[in-house]
Amino acid sequence: MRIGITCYPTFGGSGVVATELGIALAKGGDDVHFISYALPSRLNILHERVRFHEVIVTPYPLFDPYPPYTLALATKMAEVASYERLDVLHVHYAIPHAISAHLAKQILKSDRLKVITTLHGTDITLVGRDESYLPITKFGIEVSDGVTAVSHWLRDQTLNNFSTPKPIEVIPNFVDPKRFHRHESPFRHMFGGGQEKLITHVSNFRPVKRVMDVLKVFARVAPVVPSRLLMIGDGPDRSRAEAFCREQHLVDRVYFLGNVPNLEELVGASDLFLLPSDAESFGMAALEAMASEVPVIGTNLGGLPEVVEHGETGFLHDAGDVEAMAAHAIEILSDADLREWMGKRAREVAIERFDVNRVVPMYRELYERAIAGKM
Ligand code: GMT
Repeated sequence: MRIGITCYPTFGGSGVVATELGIALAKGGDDVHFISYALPSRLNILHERVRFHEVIVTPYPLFDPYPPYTLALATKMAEVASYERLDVLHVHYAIPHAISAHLAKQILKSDRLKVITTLHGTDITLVGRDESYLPITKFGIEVSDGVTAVSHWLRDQTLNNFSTPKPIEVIPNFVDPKRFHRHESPFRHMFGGGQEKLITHVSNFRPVKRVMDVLKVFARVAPVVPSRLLMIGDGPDRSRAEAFCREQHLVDRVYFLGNVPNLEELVGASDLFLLPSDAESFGMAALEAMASEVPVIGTNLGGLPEVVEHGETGFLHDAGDVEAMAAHAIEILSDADLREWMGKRAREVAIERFDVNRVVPMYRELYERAIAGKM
């Protein structure tokens, strides 16, 4: 098949999933064309079946301060779809990608190109619910040939919030267990000399991630279990988090690493992963930790309970319940057998339910149905 993929290229779950999907499809023999305003951050391989097409928004004084990216994207999608004879345009994150894809179809005046939209989370729960975007998000969903959500929870949220009759299929996120696994990484010795426990958090530091709760949990754990905290990623709440560490004299134990290229080595060298978010629609970072044999402590909200099994692959608590999270963190870190058992179970679940080789064929099957007009 010839597949176009559009996503936000920066660090963020939807871009990660879109990129990993494109790479897996290309390795399986499909031609994949990424269409976005910049090279997706995880697109770090050269593959004969992968191409990148940059969307350039031509500046014009009248466009200031709002250059029309949606239109430039639609134009580029139509152009690539036409000369590369795309069968499917798969867009990740509804706004504005589903609208641009719909426009591209209109420009081509053809029903041959099928549009699949994958809903990832805040496109539905935050942005899509905002009154200024709700009607256009609903429209984008309804004009797509196929729509998927990354968890049952997100599908139900979409159906409730948008009152749409559109069928929404659940295709979960996935992980490559060959890439994410336990690492006896040299990095472990950089943080605490290899003697202390390593706790990790990965996110885009947006308010929904509750990074202050990560620090509050760590502030309770560190005096009991000698440990270090790796804060990986970047975003709006990073400054506040760093200031908190300075005030609480945690700077020699908490490392703000920003976005890192070798994520799997750091996650795979960790003993525990923290993801105390408000309503994570799936929790891709938690899944990557699980595949790396790292138990997860998170919240019992959103789609996270569909990924993390409470008491088996980690522990889930109410948002903000840092006391309970810290108590379970101390329990896991103080009991090597429990940590190892949970870690092994986490990897088993990640492979049984979310292996890339199990999930990517679900997308291919969906594309085939869309192309055959059997949606
Ligand atoms: O909202 C974000 O944090 C980023 C967002 C995205 O679209 O980049 O992440 C969402 O999509 C990921 C991939 O499907 C999911 O694993 C995350 O749970 C989801 N984030 C939220 O729902 C907050």
